[in-house]
Amino acid sequence: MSTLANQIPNQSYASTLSRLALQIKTWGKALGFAQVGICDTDLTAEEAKLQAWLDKGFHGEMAYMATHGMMRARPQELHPGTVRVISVRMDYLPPEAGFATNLTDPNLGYISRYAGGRDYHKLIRARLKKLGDQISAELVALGFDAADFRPFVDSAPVLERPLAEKAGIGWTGKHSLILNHEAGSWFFLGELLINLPLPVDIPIQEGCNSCVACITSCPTGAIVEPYVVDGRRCISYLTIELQGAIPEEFRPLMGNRIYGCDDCQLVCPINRQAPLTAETDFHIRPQLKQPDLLSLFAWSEAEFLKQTEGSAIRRIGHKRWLRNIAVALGNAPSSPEIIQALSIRKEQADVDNIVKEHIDWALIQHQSKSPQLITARRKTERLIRTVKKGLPRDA
Ligand code: B12
Ligand code: SF4
Ligand code: SF4
Repeated sequence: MSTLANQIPNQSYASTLSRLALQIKTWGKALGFAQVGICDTDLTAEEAKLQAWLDKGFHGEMAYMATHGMMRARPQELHPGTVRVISVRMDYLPPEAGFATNLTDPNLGYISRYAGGRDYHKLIRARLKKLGDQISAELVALGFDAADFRPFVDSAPVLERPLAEKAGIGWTGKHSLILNHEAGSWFFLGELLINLPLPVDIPIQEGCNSCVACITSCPTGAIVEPYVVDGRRCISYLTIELQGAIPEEFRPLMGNRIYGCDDCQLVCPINRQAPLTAETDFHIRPQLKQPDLLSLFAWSEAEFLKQTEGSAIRRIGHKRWLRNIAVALGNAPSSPEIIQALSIRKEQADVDNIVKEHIDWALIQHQSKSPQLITARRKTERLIRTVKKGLPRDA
């Protein structure tokens, strides 16, 4: 047998690759990917932007972002032999998202809608592996060697967004996420690095025009310039990635967001027609749907692990969960129940010094609310009005 990758180009070789590229898109869709695109591995143009982002320290505590250096922009070094990247999109917007309902009531915890169901990492990686196996089986049936491929989703050291943009999945929005007119931005990305010189897709033109809604609506001013997010300011980072104490300046701005944040996507006009997910695995679990902060705060570690089994939320652990909820309880309207819950929790064995410090902060908020909270609440009210008007199905 011979490798298709090493064949001397001729017409039948080119048509085999073109046919294969079409088949890959059909197989990908059958596996649940809403879109499949193909690009080459050249991300040279991104290297300076990635370096500038790292130089400014925008990755904060996410050391893995710097550890891999420029390998993140060089898929061919990450998996030698790679000449193409098959980039896929999987939609996650769940039915009954209830965004406005959730943000309106400060006694409820807001969990980013990508995280209400099953952890996407394993699911997408397994489907990408199936796609790779299918490609290999076809090559073997045609008398060639199997393909050499490696699937990636999220955590791996590869620049997923620039690859998706090159593969025609969408354009880079000013919030730095990939979006397109048909899909909006509520989707995960994944990639298959592969050694086949498949024909590549054409990138689509940017469609943000003069809009800056995501920049002005971000609660913490994390979108520091169009297309650039200072990770350290993003609520997603503060609630999920940051291990230690949440800087005080951000706490009142977080409102009731206890795991991730969706605001920059909620105000985006391109999300008006966004499709709902076809995966029931991404539907919100009943215990995480419009959840009451006090109930979540009462979970013991064992209960937290049980309720978040198979979910991405589990990765942050019980202590960071309590830390985040303590902040949200500090931002909630004062009530004897909240003050009592905070005071009791502080004395329990499963809280460490960091959680205690956040509880103390929350208790102080119940003596006198910070003026920043009032401004932040006004901003959220504007957001709620935008959501009700722009996303009535999901409000
Ligand atoms: C680190 C990380 C984060 C960090 C930092 C975010 C950031 N913007 O970099 C934090 C924790 C804050 C985060 C938050 C979120 N994340 Co995140 N994150 C990642 C991760 C692991 C790496 C991103 C990265 O490399 N950042 C470094 C910067 C330098 O790269 P970049 O953002 O791609 O920036 C490029 C462009 O902005 C461009 N650029 C710079 N200037 C200019 C100018 C112009 C004109 C243009 C066109 C481009 C451009 O150059 C940069 C370098 O190529 C990726 C997965 C992956 N492996 O890629 C997921 C990923 C980007 N996250 C994702 C998601 C869903 C989120 C959240 C929505 C989750 C949530 N709801 O809480 C938020 C959104 C916040 C936001 N507005 O970005 C998805 C995005 C899917 C999509 N539709 O695009 C990804 C791809 C994960 C996945 N596999 O699906 N994330
Ligand atoms: S996810 Fe929230 S905090 Fe992060 S950039 Fe978007 S709006 Fe800002
Ligand atoms: S809110 Fe506006 S600027 Fe931001 S990504 Fe959407 S269209 Fe682009």
